[in-house]
Amino acid sequence: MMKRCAFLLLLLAVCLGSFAEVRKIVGTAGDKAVKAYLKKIPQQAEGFYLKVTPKETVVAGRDESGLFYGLQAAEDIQKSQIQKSKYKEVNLLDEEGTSFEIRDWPSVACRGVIEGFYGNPWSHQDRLRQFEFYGKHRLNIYVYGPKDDPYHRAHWRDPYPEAEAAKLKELVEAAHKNRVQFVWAIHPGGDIKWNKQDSLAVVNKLSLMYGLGIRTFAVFFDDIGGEGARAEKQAGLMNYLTDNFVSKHKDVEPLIICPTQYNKAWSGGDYLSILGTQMYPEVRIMWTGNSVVDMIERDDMEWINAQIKRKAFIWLNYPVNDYCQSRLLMGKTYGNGLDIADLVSGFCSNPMEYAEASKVSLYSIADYCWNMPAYDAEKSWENAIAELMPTSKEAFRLFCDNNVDLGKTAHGLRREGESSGWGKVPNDHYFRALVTEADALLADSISQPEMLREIKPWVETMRLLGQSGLQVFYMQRALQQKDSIGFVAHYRALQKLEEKQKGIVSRDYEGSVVKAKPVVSGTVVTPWVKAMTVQLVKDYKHLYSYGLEFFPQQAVEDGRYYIMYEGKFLTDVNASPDRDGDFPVFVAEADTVNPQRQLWNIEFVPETERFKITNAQDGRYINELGSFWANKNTKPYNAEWNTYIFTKTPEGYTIQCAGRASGNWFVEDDRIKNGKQSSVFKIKAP
Ligand code: LOG
Repeated sequence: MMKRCAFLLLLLAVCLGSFAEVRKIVGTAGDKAVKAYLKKIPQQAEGFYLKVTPKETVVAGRDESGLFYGLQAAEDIQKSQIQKSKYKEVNLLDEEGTSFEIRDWPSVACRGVIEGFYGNPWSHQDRLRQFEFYGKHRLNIYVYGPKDDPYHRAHWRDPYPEAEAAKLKELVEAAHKNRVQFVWAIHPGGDIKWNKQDSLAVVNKLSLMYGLGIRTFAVFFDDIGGEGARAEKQAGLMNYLTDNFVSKHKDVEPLIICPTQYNKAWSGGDYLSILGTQMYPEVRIMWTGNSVVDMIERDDMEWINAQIKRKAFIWLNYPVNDYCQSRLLMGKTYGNGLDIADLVSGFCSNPMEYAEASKVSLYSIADYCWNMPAYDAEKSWENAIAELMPTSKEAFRLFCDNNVDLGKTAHGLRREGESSGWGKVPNDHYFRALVTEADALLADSISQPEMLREIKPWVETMRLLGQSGLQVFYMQRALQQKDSIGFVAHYRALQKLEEKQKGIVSRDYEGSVVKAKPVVSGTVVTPWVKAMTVQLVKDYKHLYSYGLEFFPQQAVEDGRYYIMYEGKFLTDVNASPDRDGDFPVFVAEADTVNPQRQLWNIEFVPETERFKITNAQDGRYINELGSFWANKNTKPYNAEWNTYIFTKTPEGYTIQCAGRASGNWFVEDDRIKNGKQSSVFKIKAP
């Protein structure tokens, strides 16, 4: 049925073009022109009624925005771009489907984007392109708050220099033209003094911004501590600004605050209830969910709304990648409840500093916010890809599909389904596709210059990943065919590719706040290539001696060793796989009863390129504090924390914590401690 309707509408669109004399009736509720259709116009703000027959087209908006979206829908249909699922109600008026009505309105009143990330702020051109995109996709709010704009945060009291101010003015106009509300945010909490002078400093800055055409304002208190974080003072300032600034203008909207406790995990005490009770009820309060980076569900909304006595304004930290800069987040936007529309006062996505790349997710945010119950993450993602890269859709799809997960981060969010085609075709086919499609994308930089400019480092990385994968595949084959010369040749080709990869840096220009080293398929294909390389080299070394000089010397070859300090053996005295929190000690005697307790598996971990140390008797790993934390449930092994760098010195080895942990191993009271000084250990094979 759905399919048939879409077909009929398409047919109709073609017919429409040939009728030259179509009467056009256009207006907003209250206009005489559309009086006859008043009952049909949806009650909801921004809603519209559209009627198309061979003789006339009627577009009636509830308001200006409704009309804007209605006209756009009419235009879409004329271009035969109608997707029935885009509209809430489609009603066919005749059997042939040449006449129909559409009634449509948004699920969420305030829908949009918050430029609220750390890193390189979007450029002027980025933002202009964004606003056009928002207009087209019916997003209606943009909150300006890039952490690294000095006039937003570090120097919030200072006015923008003239040239910057002029650009902002232009942005505001472009936003309004696309029916996008431009919200400017100030971030004063880092050093604000709770006195009259600073209250006036905020009013003064907001007044200057008002002069640039801005009519909605936000005050951010996220990621601060100390004096600035006091709830009653923040509430007091918001009320002061409402009385002394907002109310002084007829055309300024109620304020928005991003609180210091902006997610459940970071909330406690009476902070939220103070905001809830002391701050004017019209002030909107932002909220990122149960944690900093989280998808939002109905129960979560009920909890926070009860605390703050109003509907929270969602600040969704997706697809922002400022905390996982090597990854682009181009996967499906899924996980938000489809039943929260009535519980939010707004829904904004915090995107990546890569404005164009962010559009894959923003497209879905727009779909989600407009028609929440009907949202389909998969379909929306496919449509986004088709629209954003019409000239190389397949290539872009493969690219997005290989840039999905963020890996382990402090925030814990993971995204499923990365490299969904991996394992479904022979590996070498997959690698070839990575190369071919990367080439296709790079060749398409003429028709899609902005997107390509942004994602190029990742596209090149995808190409190198494919090429590296192929070399690994050839190494595997050479080993099977007992071809040591071939093996070494492919290994050396692989090394060259690794060198090339090291040269790929995103945002590698002077003044760049964040330079990223791209990783593609960091959860699936890249780790496979790394682990396979290590394994193949290990296997090769067991069998052949040809070309060994080409393999990097590991500080310690994988194996079982004594770890000794001043003649004493590091010993797992309580050896027992389930024990928690005890620690190995250095003992003078060799253990002849249970020698395994003094033997340690030292093993290279490709993921971190450091070493993991586990006891040969019970398999427990040593953590960064020199203890065992074998409890698999509460403290599972984590390569980011629990792998070490061995450095060879003339006397032995030093062992360094790296990655998320830092410090060196040194011995005190026969225990391993972590600190600035380092001890020298002997690593001996039994
Ligand atoms: C910041 C935000 C940042 C995001 C992700 C909020 C309210 N504030 O942890 O600027 O982009 O997380 O790293 C934040 O989310 N702090």
